[in-house]
Amino acid sequence: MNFELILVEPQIAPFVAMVRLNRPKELNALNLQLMGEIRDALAMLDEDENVRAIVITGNERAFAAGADIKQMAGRTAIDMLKIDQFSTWDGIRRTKKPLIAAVSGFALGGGCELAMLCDMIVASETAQFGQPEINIGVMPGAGGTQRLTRAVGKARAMEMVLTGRFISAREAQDAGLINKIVPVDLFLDEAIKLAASVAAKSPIAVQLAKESVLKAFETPLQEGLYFERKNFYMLFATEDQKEGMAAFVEKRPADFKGK
Ligand code: DAK
Repeated sequence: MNFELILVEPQIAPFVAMVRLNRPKELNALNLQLMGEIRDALAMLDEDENVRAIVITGNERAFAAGADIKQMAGRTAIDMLKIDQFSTWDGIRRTKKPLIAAVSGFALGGGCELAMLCDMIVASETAQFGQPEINIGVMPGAGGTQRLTRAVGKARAMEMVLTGRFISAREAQDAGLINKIVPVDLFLDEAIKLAASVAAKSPIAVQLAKESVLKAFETPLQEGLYFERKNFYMLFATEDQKEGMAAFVEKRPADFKGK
């Protein structure tokens, strides 16, 4: 596949791929082409047996400063409806493999929403998260009122969404939005390391575990518990389960094949 606005590295580490947003002059503003390329790259990597975890990153100054305001400015409601950006965002959300956001600098609006759509977030000390759509007369449209509220609670989400205030990496970590803060020169390495530690596990178990955790956002507890149980049983049909448990008993590292 040919990409113009992203760089794709299918093996940045064993079984780990990286997708880098690459519109640095525009602070990685998410125009339609960029979002489409991210979706296509993730769909391709999701199919690739040599990929077990995917890091999504930008650059030191910006993960992404939001949807491309210049592209959106003149649009009508009907234009927005016809473009149907949600199918692109939904496509990204359907990625089965774990997504790890490596965030430095601005993660604003759609950029914050894209980071939250990932399964874990590693941030540099300079990272700033925000939903500043209110400053331009709109509101978050790709999960910012929902995922943010679940992650940081009503009080902080309401303040961020209604005032547009950015929060620092430290505040984001205290609020439970991100996993880790590291010095700026290490944020990508640290995200790759985290991805590699997930990629060393059984990919089937990882996929079903990811799916089960995400269910917690969508279903009442009892339904989520049944879903979890089914996935748990299903893992006993895998060779990886036999290998993982045998390796424990034999006191050796497991060699997971994804079967
Ligand atoms: N869109 C377009 N261009 C942007 C941009 C953006 N979001 N953010 C920055 N840029 C451009 C700037 O225009 C500037 O370009 P030139 O003027 O040099 O041509 C260049 O990037 C550098 O930016 P600044 O000169 O402004 O740099 P500063 O360091 O002074 O300020 C900043 C950095 C991040 C604080 C500032 O650029 C800023 O406030 N940017 C806008 C942040 C923002 O409001 N983001 C939210 C956008 S709305 C949806 C899905 C998602 C969304 C909507 C719908 N559906 C599925 C339907 C999401 C909406 C949004 O994200």
